[in-house]
Amino acid sequence: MRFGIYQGLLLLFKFLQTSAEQCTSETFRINPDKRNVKLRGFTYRIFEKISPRTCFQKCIRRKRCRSYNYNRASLRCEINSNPINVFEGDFQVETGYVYVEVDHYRGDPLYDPCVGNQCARGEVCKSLQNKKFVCISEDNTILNKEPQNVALGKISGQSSLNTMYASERASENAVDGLTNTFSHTLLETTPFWWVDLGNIYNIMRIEIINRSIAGSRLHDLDIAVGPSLDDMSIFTHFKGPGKDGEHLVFQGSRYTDGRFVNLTITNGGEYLQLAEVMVFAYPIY
Ligand SMILES: *[C@@H]1O[C@H](CO)[C@@H](O)[C@H](O)[C@H]1NC(C)=O
Ligand SMILES: CC(=O)N[C@H]1CO[C@H](CO)[C@@H](O)[C@@H]1O
Repeated sequence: MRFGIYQGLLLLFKFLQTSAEQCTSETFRINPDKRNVKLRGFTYRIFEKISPRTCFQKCIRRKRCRSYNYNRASLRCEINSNPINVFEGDFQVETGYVYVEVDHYRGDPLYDPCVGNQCARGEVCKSLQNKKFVCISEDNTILNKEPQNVALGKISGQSSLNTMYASERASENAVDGLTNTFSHTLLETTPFWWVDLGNIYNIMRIEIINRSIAGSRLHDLDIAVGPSLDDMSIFTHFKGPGKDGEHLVFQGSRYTDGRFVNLTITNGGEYLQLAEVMVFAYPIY
């Protein structure tokens, strides 16, 4: 009996221990070093309308960057190239800003996407598959160029496929760059279509080109975006109905960090058919 209780407690302890470990290993949390101040005089680059996570990434991927100022209201990210020692007098009171030092996160795989990289000062580390990296000159990462369609040719899927037409109506037809091909599900209550962009991107807008026939089938559409399929949130909702061949443009209202895009008709039975889905985004480096 006593043995049983002991075993039970041990199991409970082990369970709590594993949940705590899982929790710490999966939570990406940055604690600001200072609040409502910004470091003055060392900012060498500014990024507008990006998320706190992206701002952190902008800094850690650059060896030159030691800290950043981030404004939670205006979503402005200022990355700093400061000496190791900064003084109280280097800070300026400015409500809404947080100041974060980044050096101590380097080398921790939870935070550092480029552990062990050999990039030089003046270069940005971009992580590839198989734990490989490339170092890109910072000059080639100027942000003001237009965001690119990063959905083109990426891996996609859909809730069902009308096998009568087989590959002719496959999910890939919505990311093949052609508007005369289309994806097409079966008649379902909540048909969905998704694409994996392969990396987390800073998504600026999503465009859909409707099929040229039966365009009104596009309605009550949830467009969800997220860094993983179990962490999705609504980017926008399209009530519809769409028109034949219509070109729909959905602008993000804030920043959106996303790798997966999932389109769901929430109010079927309906067919989900898409001539093309374009996701315009900036890479996060
Ligand atoms: C897309 O969203 C729908 C509705 O929330 C969900 O049922 C479906 O599993 C999602 N697709 C994927 C690939 O996660
Ligand atoms: C397949 C399809 O729907 N194609 C049309 C999509 O919309 C564009 C622009 O309206 C048309 O040019 C395509 O023919």
